[in-house]
Amino acid sequence: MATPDSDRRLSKFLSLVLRHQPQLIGLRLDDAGWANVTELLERLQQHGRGISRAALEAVVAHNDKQRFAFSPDGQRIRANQGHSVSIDLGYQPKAPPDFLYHGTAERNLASIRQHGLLKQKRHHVHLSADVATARSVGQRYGRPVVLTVAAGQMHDLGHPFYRSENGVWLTDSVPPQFILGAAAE
Ligand code: HQG
Repeated sequence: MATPDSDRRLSKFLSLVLRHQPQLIGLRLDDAGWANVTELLERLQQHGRGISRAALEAVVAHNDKQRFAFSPDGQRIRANQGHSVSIDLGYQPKAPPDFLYHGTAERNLASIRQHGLLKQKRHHVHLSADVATARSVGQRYGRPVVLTVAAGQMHDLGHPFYRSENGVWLTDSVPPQFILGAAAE
């Protein structure tokens, strides 16, 4: 039976194969990051992680951050964002609100002040529309600090922004001059 723990483990494993290492279970992603659902279920089965289609649907529907999505016909599945494999999610540029927020660990501050926000292993820098979400993102790495980003100003100056299906704002990088306050928590 599905438990919060088993759902979390499945969600983590799906993130791993749909964002980072599909080859781990011999899965293929197309150029837009989609995997065939039947193939995914078969590969999971072959690798000792067999689950029913209903269990997969439940994890996609209840995932705390809506990390995954089915195609409209239900035949394909992909991660909404966060990939390190090279794929094109087909995001359309979108004007951001004036301010967005980035949560990070205190120890990263000096480097961020110097170099700005860099995308590291991901395809984009991830920004949140609200402080609380940014704080919980920053908490993953240590004592959190929330930085305010002058997104509207960046956009006016030609930096493209995108919004993933699950509401995360994405941009290529944030140069230091657009990083405003840092509020230590
Ligand atoms: C930091 C989760 C030093 C950056 C969350 C972050 C998010 C720098 C880390 C999503 C830096 C990268 C993304 C610089 C950036 N010097 N450190 N110049 N520039 N950093 O995990 O934004 O659970 O790749 O502050 O909810 O923390 O995966 O990015 O601490 O939406 O669905 O480098 O991951 O979603 O870490 O998190 P990450 P992130 P999921």
